[in-house]
Amino acid sequence: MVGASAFGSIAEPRTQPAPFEAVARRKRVFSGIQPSGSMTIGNYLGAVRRWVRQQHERQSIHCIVNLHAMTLPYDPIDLRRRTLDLAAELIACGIDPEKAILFVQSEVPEHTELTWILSTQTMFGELGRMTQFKDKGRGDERVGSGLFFYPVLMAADIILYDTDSVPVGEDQRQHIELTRDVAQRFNSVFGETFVIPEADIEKEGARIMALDDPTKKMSKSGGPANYIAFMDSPDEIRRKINRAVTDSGSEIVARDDKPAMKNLLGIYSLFTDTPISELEARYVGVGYGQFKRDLAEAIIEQMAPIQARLAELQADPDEIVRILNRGTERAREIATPKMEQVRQVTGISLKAGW
Ligand code: AQP
Repeated sequence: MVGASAFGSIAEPRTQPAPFEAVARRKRVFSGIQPSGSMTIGNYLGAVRRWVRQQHERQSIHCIVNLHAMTLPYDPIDLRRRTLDLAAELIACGIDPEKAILFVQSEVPEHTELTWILSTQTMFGELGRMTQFKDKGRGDERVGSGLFFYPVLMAADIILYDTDSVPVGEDQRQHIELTRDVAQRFNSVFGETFVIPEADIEKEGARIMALDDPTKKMSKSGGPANYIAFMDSPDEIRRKINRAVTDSGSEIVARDDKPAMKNLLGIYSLFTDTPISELEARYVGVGYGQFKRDLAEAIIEQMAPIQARLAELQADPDEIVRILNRGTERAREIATPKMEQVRQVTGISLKAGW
């Protein structure tokens, strides 16, 4: 264990139960989303709609990760506005702040404190292998080191809450694996402290691809032709679907050699809860134009009630701030004692009694 040798002088890992929070609890789910743009249907189909379903049976914690959104160039005024907009979007999609804890990452300083501590247990080489860093940094040496550290902050977000399961899209699998490795390493060096989380990745919706390039994933920051966002009007949705790239030929089938149609059929299937095979059968001999018109109307219809609720919520930003402040208090009820436990086991707390 690399971490263990680096800390060879500390006592053997302790096995006694942690003095904090030993009570039985429901399975806990943690998820984060960056306020790096308006929520896309990729975020929704890959993650958010599952968060809405799971909040009824699991203890759910949802975090708007604004510190992660600082890892690429951004405008401070936009960041604050996007943070509040994203909270409204999540609530409009069905996150119930009475059931789930909804809060903003920067309001709970334990996240950054734990990040530093975990960085001492995370290897440089591990971070260098993260594909998201390679994609977003594109090998540019002038890229901020926060982008390199992104997965450590994400690991801190997750394990600070003794999370059992992290519902994410496929793009986050590698980061969750790193989180598990770091948490296991920490536990083996300092004694059982963190729950080791599982990635919860559904087969359907795990990777919604960009409308303008079906070989890339749909992303908030990918440019407007790349995505459909919850802030898009019905006319924008029609225009974007109409302009979405298609494959050569005219068949409407979800085959690997038809990546564009496979993606559009997947979106159609998820929004209308219709099996892909049924859609393929319905569109035999029908042209791309008609298919796209139907798809756009299906998306508009499903998004309409969410967008109506979103407009109401956005009319009262003070209420959104109140909801988030309440979420911060509830998050800190878990994060503060957990962080004190970490401070004690790592020897940086001056409190007696450990
Ligand atoms: N295209 C996607 N298909 C399926 N799931 C997706 N997710 C994101 N894009 C897709 C899932 O949405 C959740 C929140 O993502 P995030 O905001 O934390 O970061 P991200 O994965 O980097 O999302 P974006 O939209 O691509 O943001 P930018 O452009 O800022 O990088 C995660 O669970 C993610 O898996």
